[in-house]
Amino acid sequence: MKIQEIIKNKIKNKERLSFDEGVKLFDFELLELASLANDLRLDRFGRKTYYNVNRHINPTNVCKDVCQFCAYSASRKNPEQYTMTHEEILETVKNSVKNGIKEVHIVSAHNPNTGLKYYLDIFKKIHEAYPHIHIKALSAAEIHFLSEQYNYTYEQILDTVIENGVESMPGGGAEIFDEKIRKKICGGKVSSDNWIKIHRLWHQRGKYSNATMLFGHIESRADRIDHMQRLRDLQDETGGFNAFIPLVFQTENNYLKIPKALTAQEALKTIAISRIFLDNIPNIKAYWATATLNLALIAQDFGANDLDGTIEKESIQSAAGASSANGVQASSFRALIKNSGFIPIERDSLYNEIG
Ligand code: V47
Repeated sequence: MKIQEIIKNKIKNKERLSFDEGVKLFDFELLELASLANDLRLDRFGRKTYYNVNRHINPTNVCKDVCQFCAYSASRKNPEQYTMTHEEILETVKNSVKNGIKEVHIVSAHNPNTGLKYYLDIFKKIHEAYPHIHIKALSAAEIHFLSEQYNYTYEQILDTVIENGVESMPGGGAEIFDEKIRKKICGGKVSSDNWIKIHRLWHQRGKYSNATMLFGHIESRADRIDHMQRLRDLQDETGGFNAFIPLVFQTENNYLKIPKALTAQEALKTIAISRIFLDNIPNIKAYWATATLNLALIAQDFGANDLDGTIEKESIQSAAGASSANGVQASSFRALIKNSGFIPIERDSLYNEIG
């Protein structure tokens, strides 16, 4: 039997694919991959597509690290430094609560000047003022930064952020786990092993997190599968990942100088492959801020069952060229999902269905 037939049969029988088989998936025809990924999606979710009503807040762009792909952090490409006061953050949350948000997603650059209390007090104040709002905050890269900067163990930082009201961990900072590529694109930040370790510790505390993968820069297809395999291994151990989020690299205003953005075809292939290869992570999120809304809607036919949320304001990807600065109205989100032939389901941050 031809290797593609063997792989196809394995997928249909829900058998786990090896690393080599994962890499071979990239040689499949796009629509064949779509159909295989879509069958898996239909099995689990039918035609439901999840979204949430959320607000992204990025309290500061001052960063001690220099990641080659980043257009958001100040002091290099972006000279406009800012650090929001707690009053400004609370005012933002207040306005968003009026708009019906259920979640705040708070991630920042690695600002060495604020002190740990600055971060902890943000969460505490939001939690006290709005106990019903789910706080998803601090990527593993930030946990690593805070631990090094203020000389605490990962465990101590994680325990104190939980005490201050953080409920789940966003998936940022994973980038690409392959150490050679990682050294080139973000040498100074959390290592791959430590990213995994922090999520393991978080899951061991009974908490959930997401996992991202930044792709479409200098990584190879095999690097993407390696990245997914490391996540799949941790998920076997802990079961703590809610969602996998492949982030399409945005090419503007950064040091990587990638001449051409990834093709839509390659982005869709990667999304479909993540649905197939990551047999133990339930939700595949087509994050519209990097995929574009149009491609995210199409990705629903390529295994994605979640489109993230309304966001309201987005600073990281839009700094690098994405058209996501202003978010989307919940009603438009629902209409777009419906008009593309799927059933919009609002979810909470832990993937319970709201309506
Ligand atoms: O880790 C930075 C990425 C991430 C660029 O957990 C870029 O629900 C594309 O993690 N092109 C932060 N991406 C965003 C993030 C996230 C987003 C949405 C939902 C969740 C979740 C998490 O942004 C970073 C980095 O990989 N990023 N620069 C760029 N030029």
